Amino acid sequence: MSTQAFIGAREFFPGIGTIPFEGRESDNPLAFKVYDADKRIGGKTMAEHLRFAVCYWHSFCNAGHDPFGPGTRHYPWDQVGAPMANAEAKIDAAFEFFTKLGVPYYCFHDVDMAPDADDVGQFERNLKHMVGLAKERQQATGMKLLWGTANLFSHPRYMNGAATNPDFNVVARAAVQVKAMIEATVELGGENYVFWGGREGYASLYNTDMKRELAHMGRFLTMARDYGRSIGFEGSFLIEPKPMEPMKHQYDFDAATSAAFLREHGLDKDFKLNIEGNHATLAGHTFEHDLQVAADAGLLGSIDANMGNPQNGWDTDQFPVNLYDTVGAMLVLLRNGGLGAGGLNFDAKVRRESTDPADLFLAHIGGMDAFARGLEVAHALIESSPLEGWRGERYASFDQGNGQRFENGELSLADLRDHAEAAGEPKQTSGRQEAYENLINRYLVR
Ligand code: XUL
Ligand code: CO
Repeated sequence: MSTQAFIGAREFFPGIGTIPFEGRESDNPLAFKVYDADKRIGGKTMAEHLRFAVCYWHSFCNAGHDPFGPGTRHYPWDQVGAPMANAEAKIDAAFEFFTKLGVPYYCFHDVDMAPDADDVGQFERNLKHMVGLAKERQQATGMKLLWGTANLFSHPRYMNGAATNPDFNVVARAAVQVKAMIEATVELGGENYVFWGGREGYASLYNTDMKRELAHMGRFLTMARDYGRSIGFEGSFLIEPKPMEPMKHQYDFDAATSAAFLREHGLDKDFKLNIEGNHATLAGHTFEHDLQVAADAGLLGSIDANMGNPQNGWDTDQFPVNLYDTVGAMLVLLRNGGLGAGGLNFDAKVRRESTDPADLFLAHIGGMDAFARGLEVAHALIESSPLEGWRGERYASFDQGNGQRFENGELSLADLRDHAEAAGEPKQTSGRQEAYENLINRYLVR
């Protein structure tokens, strides 16, 4: 990517230039301390491992509203004039930010970028116009689209669901947006296409035919897959698990539930999972748990990098700065051989009280440095610490003899009984969790 920042007709982040790497001794807040795009870790550069993406919605659309009050940030691109003029200013602000930050990818929903319209033809024209501008800016800067998606949760028509809505007319209306956004993703060379089922779930089981709704979701995703393949989309479709919020219960509850759904509907060859930190914790898991479940199922597609707040039970979408989380995530990723065509998308927002334009840079710099450090530590743990050896040794009894025969399916339950009688009472073996924890800390502080 060009190191030259893109600046449109007007500069939206004046006084902030391209963010440099300055190393750990730097006290410049607008510099990377750890993320050095070209630094090699193992066989790849940091940029190749991490494949960072900026999201359009939290960064350029969300002005900080919450259930108790309106937004607190005054975005200059929202104050140009008519909705289309604002959208055109916003796309310049977005590409200026992407290129000053120095990330290779971005992600967007249809209505983040283009003004929404109830009229189907008008909606499609609005999106086409903005996709044309995005394509020009991608060509000018080298920026790439990690994934596109359709917002099937904000408009009131989707209050009872999109693909799972009890009214067929709403299901069909959802197809307008999905068809248009798959086309946009193809037009922009997007590497993945995401489905987050924000309203695909229920508020009450009294009024819900869950079996029928899930069948409709399977049918809808199959149609989307077939349409995408018919127009030349070769990337992965991704489902993004989340257990609740906005719905009381969402059908794509977590990685395990979503993997089972994909297999049941024969979609697991074309679909993978987009795992988000704060969604995993809402489901009662850790971030790395859901990453590991997805990886073990061969379905780890991409990551929405954020974190929640342990005191809150809702989706706070904070920038990921917890190094234990990033080390844990990078251990899963490195053992998985990377993310393939996926990436680390910052589905995260600055706090409502963070109102300076520079805060958006600081937030991304912090998240990128945290993942870069997670990468360094996880790589060192795997390559030069006893971690992999210790874990392997715990299972050594399955590497030969009857343990190996058990794994290979060559023993019966009666064979196990006879083995137990011959082996005698098993000797106690410590799990040594504290030793593992101390090892992680030793590598983190080095
Ligand atoms: C919502 C969420 C979405 C998806 C895209 O919690 O994560 O932003 O990532 O629709
Ligand atoms: Co997300």
